[in-house]
Amino acid sequence: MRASCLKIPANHTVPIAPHYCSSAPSPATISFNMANFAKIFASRAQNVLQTAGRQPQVAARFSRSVSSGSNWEFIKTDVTGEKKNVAVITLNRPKALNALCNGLMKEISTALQQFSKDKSIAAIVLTGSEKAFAAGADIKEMVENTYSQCIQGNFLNDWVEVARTQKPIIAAVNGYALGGGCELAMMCDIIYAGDKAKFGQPEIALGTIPGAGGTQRLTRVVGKSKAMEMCLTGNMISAQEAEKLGLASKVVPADQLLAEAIKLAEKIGTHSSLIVQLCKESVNTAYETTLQEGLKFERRTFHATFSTADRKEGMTAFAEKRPANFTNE
Ligand code: CO8
Repeated sequence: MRASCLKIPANHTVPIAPHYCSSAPSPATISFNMANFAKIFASRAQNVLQTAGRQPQVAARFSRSVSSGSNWEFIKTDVTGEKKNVAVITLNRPKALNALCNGLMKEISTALQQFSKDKSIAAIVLTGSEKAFAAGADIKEMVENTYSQCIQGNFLNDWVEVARTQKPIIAAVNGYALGGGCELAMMCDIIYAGDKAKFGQPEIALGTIPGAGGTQRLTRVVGKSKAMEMCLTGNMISAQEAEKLGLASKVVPADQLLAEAIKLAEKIGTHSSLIVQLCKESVNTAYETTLQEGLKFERRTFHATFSTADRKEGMTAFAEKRPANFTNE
């Protein structure tokens, strides 16, 4: 992989705020008190409000640089939807079944950072080919890795961006979503599956274990018994089973998958981006905290919506029987 294949705009900055939604709960998280809660809440609310307030010129600049799509080696990017407010990132290593090499993950991470800054983008769709969403981390690239290289090279670091992204990400999964591919889909917020999709964590057959959430996110979603079965056997499950287990929220014919995912992103895009962001953080908090702490977080976030123009507009529009005109303020 050539590092030079990554063409990051000269004016690119990455003000990604600290986020608390992508890691498993530590004992410290579980026992956090009201003071910690207030700190986390204040920090999250500030992130949301800062993002919402960014300069439109910056957004326009990034929109152009990303939507050109010509700079990528391993992905394609596009901006679509009736209002041109849906970003689509397509994994594009067809010969390797979209195996997730380091360069591909770097490009996904960069594209997500750019779309996050682009105020015109309401939601992001991440997809692959009809044969493979992604057949896992690139085994050939990993084969000679050593333990010390993994530690010193911070192996997997480029993967965290997906779960840290503040805008909603929909994984549109056709074909294989295996190993890191299944983990990548689970880092997204919603999974739509084509009817021939297959999900699995086959790392055990390679003499390793899932390393990007397969033993953690999968267990939270499908429960211990099924996650254990999948991780210990490497067996795949069908799209239909994934939907039954709550891993995928919808199964559609493979050739309609992308259109359905874009339609979903557009529906999300009819709401206030600011409030969507708060709502996403609140749902994610359910995975990070106890019920009581999560309920407190939700309540305070709900209260916080009363400081926004969009909450006032949404309720006023309802009372006046007209569509809301959200300004993301
Ligand atoms: N890595 C590298 N190359 C791959 C991968 C992969 N994960 N999967 C497929 N390929 C390549 C094949 O080597 C082959 O290349 P070539 O044509 O040069 O021989 C090409 O893609 C097509 O593959 P197949 O010929 O095997 O296609 P089939 O249709 O016969 O089979 C399968 C499709 C079943 C998906 C099969 O390719 C397969 O089993 N792939 C491996 C699946 C797997 O084990 N995934 C887990 C990888 S480990 C992992 O993800 C750990 C995650 C840890 C966190 C992230 C760390 C970065």
